[in-house]
Amino acid sequence: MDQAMRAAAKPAPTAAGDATRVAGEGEAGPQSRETDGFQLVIDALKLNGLDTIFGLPGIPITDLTRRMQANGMRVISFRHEQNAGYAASIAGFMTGKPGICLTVSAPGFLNGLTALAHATTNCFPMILISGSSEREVVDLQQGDYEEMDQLAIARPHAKAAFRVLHAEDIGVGVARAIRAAVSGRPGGVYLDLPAKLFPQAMDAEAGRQSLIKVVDPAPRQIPAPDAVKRAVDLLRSAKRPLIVLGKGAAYAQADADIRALVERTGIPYLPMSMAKGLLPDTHEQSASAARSYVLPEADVVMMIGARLNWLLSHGKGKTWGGATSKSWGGQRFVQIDISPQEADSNVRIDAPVVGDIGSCVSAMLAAIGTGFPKPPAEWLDAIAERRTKNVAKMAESLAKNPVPMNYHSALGVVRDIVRANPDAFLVNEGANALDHTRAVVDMFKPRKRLDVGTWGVMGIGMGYSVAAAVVGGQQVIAVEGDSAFGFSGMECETICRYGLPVCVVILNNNGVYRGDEVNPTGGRDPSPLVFVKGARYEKLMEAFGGVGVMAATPAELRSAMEEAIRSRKPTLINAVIDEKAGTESGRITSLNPSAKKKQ
Ligand code: ADP
Ligand code: TPW
Repeated sequence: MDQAMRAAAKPAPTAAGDATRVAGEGEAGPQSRETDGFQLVIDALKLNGLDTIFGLPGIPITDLTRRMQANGMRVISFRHEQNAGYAASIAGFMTGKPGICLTVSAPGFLNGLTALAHATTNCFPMILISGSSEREVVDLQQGDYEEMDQLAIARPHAKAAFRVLHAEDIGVGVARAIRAAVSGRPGGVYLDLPAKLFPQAMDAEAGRQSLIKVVDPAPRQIPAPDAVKRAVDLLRSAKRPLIVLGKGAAYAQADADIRALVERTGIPYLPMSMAKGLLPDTHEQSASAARSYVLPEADVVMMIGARLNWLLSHGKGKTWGGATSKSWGGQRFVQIDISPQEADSNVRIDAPVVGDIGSCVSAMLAAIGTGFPKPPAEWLDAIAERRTKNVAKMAESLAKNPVPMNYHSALGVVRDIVRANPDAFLVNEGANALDHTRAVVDMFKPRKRLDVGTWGVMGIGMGYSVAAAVVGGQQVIAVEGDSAFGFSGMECETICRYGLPVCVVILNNNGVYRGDEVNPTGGRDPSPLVFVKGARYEKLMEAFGGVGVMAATPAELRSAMEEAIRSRKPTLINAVIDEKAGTESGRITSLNPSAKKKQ
């Protein structure tokens, strides 16, 4: 930072009265010769196109939220910072720009931190901006209001963490946060803004000069030609090739080229959960309905923006045809990823292609030209046979109409509604509610399915729904387990306050996983896994002026969903399903420690 600019900054006023006088309640207007920290934060964000803030006000950022709104920014104020944080994280995934979450110090910061760690884990660009208390007091641990060494605490959970102490450094701080969040592998960034920073005054022109409009924040990373050739050669040699599309592929917004690569090679593909819809799930090359056949049988697998983590059984073991739970199944892997460190994290990657997915996929297309051999017919036929069989089995189970409803009879309705409204976002969390929805509900467009992600975390529901409605501007359908919904349910008020077109469908089976457990001692406390029976969740939306409906049959669910979409009113449908429906942990029962012991 240039010395003259530094000298232009005035020391922070100490008394509240001084702050009011210097910053004029934060109204350093366009004619004023002075600006202040509040205004510079706003100007720095706006200069970089960051005009939507998810947060919760309080000391020391109350005035910041007011002035942001006064300066034309959209400030979406939540009831709990964690939900604001999840909203910011998914806004980052949807747009490729960092989603911004704004919180108060210590407890507010910690509430937002879970979402920041979630963003980092999921490779979503996000910036958590938290106000903090006085450095001098914090560092001497003298017990300031909401005292906490936030920067140190954020660091292990973030891709990067910065603190700005001087008004003239705000431009640099915001620029660094943006670059760190979106370049390379995206992630969560923490930006610490101490209370003293906001009223700091400086010359308006020097302030303007200190701001940075970030040029090319996520530079393309072109893959090396020999890496591309190695990958294409390996694919050409395959007898049973498979492509796995992950949420990195969805994030990259290279939709047309990814589709061209899949279609030109004719290779069957498997979308990971949030990559569903990158190609329509009804595409003839989709191997989703034959997953348990293609993973062990494939000989060459090309991963595009997907990691070989627990969601893919670490690329080995019985899922992949290995003889034991840890052994290699014999597959050879191509991995397209922006992170040069991702390859070999779990199994050997024979052909890593390092670069951004857009550049890598277009380089692969160029290398393939028009002469790529179609995969052997035996492979494609074997997949088609399994798929046909499994699709028929699914149709049979969706057609049943049991009383009470089960997951399938309720989700058959959601499936039809999503097919009729392909632009709607589908937010999804729970255990069985997640697994069945992923399997039953086809997606038709990219980045429409938003779910629990890499951690399988509960609590994303209402935060994601708010962000999808605000940033995506489309109808949102949130399919929620009753337990999952409870983590963020109070945001129904937020949804009503902003009048968002969100239709929440709670698949209510009275508990975590299912609702029929009893206390084995016969004591008066209920089982830890069950909730109040017959809970009327729909009244929560009614309490804030939205629409609440209880649906006990598929027909009731269908008409309530159709009306919600027609009216675009905030709606909560309490879809009552059999409390015996559901298995422990859904599809991942085997990860429970007691199940592991039995293995
Ligand atoms: P999924 O859960 O869908 O399998 P993961 O979150 O495990 O997906 O993997 C996403 C991968 O995509 C990460 O390894 C990340 O580095 C990568 N990635 C994210 N964005 C890009 C991009 N623009 N170009 C290339 N790779 C990317
Ligand atoms: C932050 C553990 C995984 S799934 C789940 C919990 C509590 C709820 C399952 O019940 P639900 O769905 O939502 O009613 P269903 O259809 O199976 O009945 N805390 C956090 N994240 C996780 N993953 C958990 C706890 C969990």
